[in-house]
Amino acid sequence: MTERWVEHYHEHGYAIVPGVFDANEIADIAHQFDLLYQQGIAYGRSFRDHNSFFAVTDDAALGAIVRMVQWPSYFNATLERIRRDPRMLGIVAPLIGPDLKQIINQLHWKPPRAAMTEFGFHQDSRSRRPRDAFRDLAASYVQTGIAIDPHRAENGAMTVYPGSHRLGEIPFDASRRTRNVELNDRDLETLGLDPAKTVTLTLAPGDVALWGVHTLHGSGANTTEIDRRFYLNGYVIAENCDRGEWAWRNTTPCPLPDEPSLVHYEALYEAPGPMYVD
Ligand SMILES: O=C(O)CCC(=O)C(=O)O
Repeated sequence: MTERWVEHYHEHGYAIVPGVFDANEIADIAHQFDLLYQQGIAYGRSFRDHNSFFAVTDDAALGAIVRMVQWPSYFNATLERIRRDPRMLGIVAPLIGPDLKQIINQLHWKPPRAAMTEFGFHQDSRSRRPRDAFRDLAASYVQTGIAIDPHRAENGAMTVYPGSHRLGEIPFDASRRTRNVELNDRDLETLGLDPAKTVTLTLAPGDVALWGVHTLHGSGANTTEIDRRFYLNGYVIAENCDRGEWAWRNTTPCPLPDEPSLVHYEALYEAPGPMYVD
């Protein structure tokens, strides 16, 4: 089993590990998503406290919606435990070893009937900044996503371009945003890639998807009446990264420290919050 998805990841730049978390665990995680969603709605605007960030946007029809929470694990025990769960280590260690830091800890929602919840095609490498803090990026970093809801094309599933991990860093327009941008085949055609080769990931709750830093991916619209919640954790070989929080030191899980470390929020020390962010 291990060999099958490790091989698949190396060959195609992504893989799916089925049935990692059971129904009770997913129900608990889903409950934490719901509590955090309510917390974001109560803020009514985007809100930051150190590395923790609630991205709240205004939807014309629905009013305030929560699109994403970054680093909820500093204050949510369930999510904190899952980020360093031995099963997550079992998935990523065959690819990047047992000494790992974490640079992404993120919840995504696609609320039904929200006008725009898509992610345009992109490579995660564009967000791994400052670049000199990330060494040997292509071989050192793995992103994972735990499906909380049935994850299908109709509710905005992740779509990947198999084999794109071998293309290196694609020279996208640097000003191009990723979040709240349409998943558009034209972006692939512009790059000389064939949209017919994309694969939409179908996941059951509790399945884990993983992809690489150069794997082209995005996700479409939610046209259903259910949400599409996705718990993302991104890991990196510790010695190849100056940023992030420890996840495992030689397989030993590391709880998050009281004092957050520098990850992606550059003003962590000068402007830690708590504060609303426009
Ligand atoms: O939640 C999603 O569908 C997309 C996630 C993604 O593309 C990313 O985090 O890079």
